[in-house]
Amino acid sequence: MNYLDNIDFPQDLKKLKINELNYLSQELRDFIIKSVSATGGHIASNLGVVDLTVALHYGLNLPEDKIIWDVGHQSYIHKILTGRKHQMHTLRQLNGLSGFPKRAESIYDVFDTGHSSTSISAAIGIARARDLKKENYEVVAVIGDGALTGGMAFEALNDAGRSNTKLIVILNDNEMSISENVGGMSSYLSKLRTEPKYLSTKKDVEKLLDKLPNHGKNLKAFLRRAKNGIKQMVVPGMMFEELGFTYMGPLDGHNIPELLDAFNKAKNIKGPLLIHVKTIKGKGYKFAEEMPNIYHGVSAFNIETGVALSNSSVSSYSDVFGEKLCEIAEKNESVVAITAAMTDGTGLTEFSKQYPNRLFDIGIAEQHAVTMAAGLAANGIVPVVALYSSFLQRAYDQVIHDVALQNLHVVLAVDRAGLVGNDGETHQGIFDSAFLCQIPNMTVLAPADYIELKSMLEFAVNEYDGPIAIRYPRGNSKSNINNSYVKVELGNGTVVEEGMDITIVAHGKMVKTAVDVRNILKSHNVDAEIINLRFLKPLDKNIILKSANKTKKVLIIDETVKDGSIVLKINSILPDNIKTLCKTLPDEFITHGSVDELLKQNKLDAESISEEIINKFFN
Ligand SMILES: Cc1ncc(C[n+]2csc(CCOP(=O)(O)OP(=O)(O)O)c2C)c(N)n1
Repeated sequence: MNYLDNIDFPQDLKKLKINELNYLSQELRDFIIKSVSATGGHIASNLGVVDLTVALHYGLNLPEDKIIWDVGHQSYIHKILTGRKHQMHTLRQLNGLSGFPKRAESIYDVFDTGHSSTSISAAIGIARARDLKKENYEVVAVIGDGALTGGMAFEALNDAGRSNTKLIVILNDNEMSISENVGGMSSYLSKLRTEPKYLSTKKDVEKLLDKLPNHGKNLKAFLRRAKNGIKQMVVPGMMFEELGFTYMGPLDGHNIPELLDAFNKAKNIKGPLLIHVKTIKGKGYKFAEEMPNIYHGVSAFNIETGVALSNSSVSSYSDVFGEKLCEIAEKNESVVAITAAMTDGTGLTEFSKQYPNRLFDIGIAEQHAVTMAAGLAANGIVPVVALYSSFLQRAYDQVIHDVALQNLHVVLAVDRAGLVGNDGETHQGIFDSAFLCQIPNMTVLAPADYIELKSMLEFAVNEYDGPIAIRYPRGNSKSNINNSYVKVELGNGTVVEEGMDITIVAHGKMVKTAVDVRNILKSHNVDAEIINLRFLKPLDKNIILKSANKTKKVLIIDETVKDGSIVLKINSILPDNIKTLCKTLPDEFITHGSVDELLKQNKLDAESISEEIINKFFN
């Protein structure tokens, strides 16, 4: 029988018998593997929560009850069971379903996520609002053991634990972040995983002991006294209990009846409850189960072989960064690298092998990464902190307060700067240049190709002293641009191509777009000069002014929000007789889709830009 065919919403699911749910789970696994093999996405995390999600939708009462998915990359099954099964083929595609929960997409998505470790804060907020409004329903945060390494999760546990607010936190423990999970909390969870299942609560044990005549009372008193000793042996999850949570677990996250039993019990527990659930990341798809780190996030792939359909052997900016950092670290022993649970994604895998003692994977903790780097720099080490642009947003204050204010030599390697594509709004790297360029003492660079990335890294680590950021895009550089071999010098741009009719000012990946624009303009007999800024801060005003005074027309291309772009700065130095055209992204959040589609949609591709120039200046 095909169960999934008859299920669109949780009400349909509730018509099944408990012993039928396993069959549904199997169908969901097959569905997800097929669907993600075509769209790409977070396959391993979703396969790991199939049974948990089925149990949640069966045991709870959605949409009255609310589920907040931490990071939200594991919400595909939830989407399928809440009316979006037939749109799954559009997942992460332009105009299609988002790869993350979106309130705008469904009433079943109660909170937008994408960045890690926010779910418990959001859940306690939603639960407090429920109580203030005197409403009555369950609020559930589902958080992975990886996401639990983020500071916000601890802040929220600390607050929620003492709140007496009814709230369920489901800890989805698969012992993996993207790579193997790290840190003391992870070791603590590993110990808990081996404890016998603990479906009762501490209070139940105490009640039970009370029932034993006389010596039960004595034993209870003894247990109370031996708070950190024997009680820990009796009650697992003591750390959570001490924080104020009732702890339940560890449960088998693939045993649906066991989960349903726990959810049933949960309804009668007052105050905050943490249910610790053990799952297997990638469960049900051989490759994902064996290599959950590789199958955490994938592009479209062949189901039989597990191999990506696109050519993944082409090197990326992240790879080049990692290779060059290894080379630099060999000669300069003061250099260390820091990653926030993204060793593979930021290209640091080889570095971690060559210099295991000089690579710090500090968990999903960008704020800590930056301040820890400041500490290292204050004590004579040169830290290179590799973070994705959108995740660096987390550490804005740390960059200002701990790095820039003390003028410390910390190198920020800002990966995925600019549009990132299918992950969408939460992941686009379109704000970092805006906030970095406003910070005193901060120097900001953007390479136009791999050659520049390498020489900028060399410059930032070995020649510069102070806070410095290099921002580079997702993906690969298709070709080199002229003059990228010219030595990197503080605040100096380069002329990539000379021309007489118009000046194009760009930096980073957009220099290549400028070259494409120049080629198109050539066929209209327009001769463009291209300035590669290299430095977003300090800006090379001389090179811009010299060219602008010659051509009298300036086109500025910047793949970032307009308000935070270089446009305002450049406009402020240009004389009144110079005509300008500014091409940036709008001051909006940018949806998901391929990077090329998004550039086109926002008229930031070479064809659209050229058309606008011709219409505005040369018609
Ligand atoms: C602030 C932030 N930093 C980094 C990431 C990238 N990231 C996405 S998922 C993930 C690992 C999450 O691990 P876990 O919570 O255990 O979930 P799992 O995928 O193992 O189910 C990371 C590091 C992010 N989403 N947000």
